[in-house]
Formats: sequence, structure tokens, C-alpha cells
Amino acid sequence: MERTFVMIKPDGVQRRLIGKVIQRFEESGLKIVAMKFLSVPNKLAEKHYEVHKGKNFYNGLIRYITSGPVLAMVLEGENAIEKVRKMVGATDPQKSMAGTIRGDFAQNIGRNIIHASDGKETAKKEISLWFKDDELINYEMDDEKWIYEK
Ligand code: D4T
Repeated sequence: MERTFVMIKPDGVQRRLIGKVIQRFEESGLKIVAMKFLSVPNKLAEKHYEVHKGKNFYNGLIRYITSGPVLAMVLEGENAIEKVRKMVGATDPQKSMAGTIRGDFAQNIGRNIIHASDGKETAKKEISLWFKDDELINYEMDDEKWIYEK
């Protein structure tokens, strides 16, 4: 099993898309192991996007991500990182396929409603940046034997 960090960004919250987005993840069989609704402090935003520091879109990106509350979560499942990235779609909603979250709900790269970790290392780093160890809940779902061959 793998864990990945996912965040519904301020535009996703403002556009009341939280329920629809989470429904897709739940229905796919992914398990929610942590969730937090918060206004992102500047420092956290800067840490999260530190790889983009110095790029022309960096300042706008920090302003956007701190512009209103976000829903941060950790999802668990088989191959969860790649699975969630596929469900989320390409970074630029103009290029994301219909049927993906960005393809269906977004129009612009600067307002792409959701973030998901893009690899094992990033997932590990982002989960520990956004959540304390004791905020990650280990539990069984009753339908797991129907979701996975167990
Ligand atoms: P996030 O991190 O928001 O899930 O996006 P991705 O993982 O899909 O893409 P990313 O790290 O390359 O970009 C981070 C964030 O910056 C915005 N962005 C990106 C932008 O506004 N203009 C740009 O040219 C790029 C490349 C969108 C997502």
C-alpha cells in the first residue's frame, strides 16, 4: 500500500467542489487516512512550493494557495501516487483529459483546483510537511476484501 498527499486548493473550495472531488477518490477504492481544513500560512506555502522558487509564476502561486482555505488529505491505496495523479490529470487543465478532475472542473493552469504528489519522494516529504505522525490514522475498511484480492 502507498500513501499520497492531496490538497483541494482555494479555488476548489470556493467553487464548492470538495464533495465531488472526494467522492471520486472514495469511489475508486482509495482510503482517507488524514484530512485537515486550513488556511495555509505563508511559510508552509513557501516550503511546499520551494522547488518553484524563482520561477515567473512563483509569487502568483504563493498568493493563490494562501488566498483562502484548502482541504489537505492523505490517501492510501495500491499504487496510490500514480493512481491519484492519473485521476487528477495534467497540470494545465487545457491539456488534461476529459474524465480527470482538472479536465472536468478546471480551465486555467493558475487555477487548477487540486494538488497531488508526483512521486514517492515528494509524497513522503509532503505528507510529513502537512501532517504530524499521529494525525495519520491506521485503520481497516470493511470492504477492503472486495477492493483488493486478499
Ligand atoms: P501542483 O503541484 O499544484 O499539483 O501542480 P503539479 O504538480 O501538477 O505541477 P507543478 O508542480 O509543475 O506546478 C505547481 C503549480 O504551479 C502552477 N503553475 C505551473 C503555473 O501557474 N504556471 C506554470 O507555468 C506551471 C508549470 C500550477 C501548479
